[in-house]
Amino acid sequence: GENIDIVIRNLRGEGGLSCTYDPIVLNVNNMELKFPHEQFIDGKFVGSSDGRTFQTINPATEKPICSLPLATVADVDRAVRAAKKAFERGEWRQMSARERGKRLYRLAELMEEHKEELATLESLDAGAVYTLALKTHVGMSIDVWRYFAGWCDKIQGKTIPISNARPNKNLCLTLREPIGVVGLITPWNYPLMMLSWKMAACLAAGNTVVHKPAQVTPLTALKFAELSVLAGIPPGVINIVTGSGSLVGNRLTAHPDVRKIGFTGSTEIGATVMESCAKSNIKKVSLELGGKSPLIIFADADLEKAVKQACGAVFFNKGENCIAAGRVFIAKSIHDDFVKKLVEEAKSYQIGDPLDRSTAHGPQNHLAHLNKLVEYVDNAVRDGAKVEVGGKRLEREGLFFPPTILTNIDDENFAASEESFGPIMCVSSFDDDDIEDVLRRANDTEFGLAAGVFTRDASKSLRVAEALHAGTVFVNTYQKTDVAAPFGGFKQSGFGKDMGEEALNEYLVTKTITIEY
Ligand code: TAP
Repeated sequence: GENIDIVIRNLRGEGGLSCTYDPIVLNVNNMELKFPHEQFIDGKFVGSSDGRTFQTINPATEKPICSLPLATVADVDRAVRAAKKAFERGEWRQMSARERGKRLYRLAELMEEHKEELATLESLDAGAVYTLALKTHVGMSIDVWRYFAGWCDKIQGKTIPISNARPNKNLCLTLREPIGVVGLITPWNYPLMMLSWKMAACLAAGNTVVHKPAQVTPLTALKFAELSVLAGIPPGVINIVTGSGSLVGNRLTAHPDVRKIGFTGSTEIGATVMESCAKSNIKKVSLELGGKSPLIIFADADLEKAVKQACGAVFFNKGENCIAAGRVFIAKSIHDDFVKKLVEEAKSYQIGDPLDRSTAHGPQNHLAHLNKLVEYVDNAVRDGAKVEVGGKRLEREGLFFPPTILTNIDDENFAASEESFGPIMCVSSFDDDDIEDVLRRANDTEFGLAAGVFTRDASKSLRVAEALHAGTVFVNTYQKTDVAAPFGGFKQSGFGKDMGEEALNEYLVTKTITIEY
């Protein structure tokens, strides 16, 4: 592109650490943005084994940002060898847990120092609204690295009173050990945050990693790799391969030297990942998959707040949000009035350039996804839905699809069970007096990622929260996740938690040692 000029530079970190690569330099968002555009293997930025490349596209303009190596099976194998060497013989395993924590903390600090660049990249590559990217995509990523940095020297086993082999005595203790080489595969909706949720816990536990970001959004992972060098994370501990899921992702799940896969993505691909993990070498696996999360609004709710939060629950990050409220159930007695307010609120979202500070709603992530949203609305309408607002691609440059509200979604409608993963609110009504029935309908889904309820009645809210089959339930709020709280689904939304202390379990094995004396 005309404003891309490529130069070789040394970017200096603290303590004399430096990272050399061939950067893309852009003048954008009032800054000079420098970032790597090669994959990261064994501490170096490198091309693919066969020299092939692909382009990543800016969804706000549909123009290419830069080209990147299209990773091959040989590249994955090389990355796994580097991770295995780093795990078995590298400095990483010899260093104390406290030192490991210090380096991860330093990495979080560097991410903080470079947060404007990271957020700008997320905006260019994923269409994330810049102000949101600063706070959420990047802000929560920094938080999760800090949080897990603190766990490194607090991972402890137990001493256990077992029966003695009399006349001798026995001492039994457990060690919590890292698993080895871990493969991480993540989607495109929150590229850096999905990387961070998994990789921070994975590295805090002492593993080494090969990560495959989504092919449509690889850039923040590579900028992150640069920062990891400056933070003193040794070569081979973090490797990032840029390529397709069907080739690179599949090789990772099938690789005999990878011992664990952490996957976030669709339920369909999650099932093939699990199968491949089982068939290759019984890899441990955790899966964060799709969702169709119900949100129930009772007539006694704080309605002003409920309108704002219901829109946020669906339209946050242009609906590209795994816990997006996929179905909104509104009590019949308030339905029509509430829908009117929802429509007003949806229309108030400022749509535009994601780098513009006043924009609230940016472009969808990539073209195939946008096309699916158009088709989704058509299918819902075919099944009887009414479009209250939105529903069509906007006629302007970029991949824009407005906040959309569909009403009249009965239980047989396609939109009652299918995830859209976009800014499409699917509204159904329920009988004010029949809580059992709305709970049955809310739970009548194969997903179980999240759910929400709005009511002023405390005991009703607790009874409903208890009855909803979902890994996270929000009461009188939505979207409020935290790095210290475990997050993950039930049923076909997968298993294995991200975040919170529980996430460490996904990346540790327990060894029992029994001593006789
Ligand atoms: P997927 O198509 O499942 O892709 C996810 C990742 O898997 C991508 O990196 C993809 O690579 C890779 N992949 C594709 N085929 C593979 C294979 N055969 N073996 C190994 N890896 C493979 O999902 P998506 O469309 O990117 O993301 C949307 C889905 O993710 C939604 O269902 C959403 O709900 C879910 N999601 C869930 C959560 C949580 S926390 N539960 C969070 C975010 C998103 P390429 O696409 O690069 O080829």
